[in-house]
Amino acid sequence: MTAEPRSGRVLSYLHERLRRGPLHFTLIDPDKSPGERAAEIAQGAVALGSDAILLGGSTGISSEGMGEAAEAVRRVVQVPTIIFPEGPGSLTPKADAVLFMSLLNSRNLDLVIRTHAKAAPVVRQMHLEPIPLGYLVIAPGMRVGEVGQVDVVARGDVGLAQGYALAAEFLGMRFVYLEAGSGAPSPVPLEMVRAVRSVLGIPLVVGGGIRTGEDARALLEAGAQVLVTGSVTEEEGLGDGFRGILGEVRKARGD
Ligand code: 1GP
Repeated sequence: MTAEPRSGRVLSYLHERLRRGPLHFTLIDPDKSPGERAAEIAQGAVALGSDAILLGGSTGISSEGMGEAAEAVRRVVQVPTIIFPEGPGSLTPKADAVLFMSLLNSRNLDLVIRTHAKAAPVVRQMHLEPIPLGYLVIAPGMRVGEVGQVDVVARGDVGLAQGYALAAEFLGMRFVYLEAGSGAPSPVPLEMVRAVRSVLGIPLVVGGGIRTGEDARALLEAGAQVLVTGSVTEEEGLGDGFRGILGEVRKARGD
């Protein structure tokens, strides 16, 4: 293991771009879209204005599968390729960075901090840049709510969401991610996004159930600074839904 400090290149890139306005991350599941298919989605998404590619999102992605997708994606896009991890087993040195995320409202301490103690040396050894992030699952939570053994935050409990988000900031995390769950019937409530943004001093990421330009516009107006979408491209490719979402992000940053 080397003790060299991380360069922070991806974090600097994200902060730099956030100065211009909101961002969009495209989440690709290498299990559903392996290798070249992942690269094809990434290339199309970046051409439409997406700012980073997240790889992850289902259970049991191997380091090899992740590595193959990361390699293919990095061949065709310049934006960072970031692992959205499910555990140390899905890490690969072929990506640029990893969301080093604590699942704040899990009942399972492994997902809050214990797995991180095992993963951290691996992250260092792989020369992956860790992006410290507080991950908060809001109802309905979908699969991550179940697998993550989460006490989901009720959709009306904006005070609890504010408390968790502020705690993440005070603990030194660099982003807070409000997650309704992949494939959620509707995104995180606007009122909650507004309330969290009103108290938070670090960038607010919102994901889960974003399918249309209208969803995106409403969340951006409520204060979301990074939108994450996955299912819309897995299901419809780079169709109207995805184009509408990216159109709203570009409009909000004046592109
Ligand atoms: C899931 O927030 C992401 O972790 C994306 O959700 O698949 O619903 O876009 P969707």
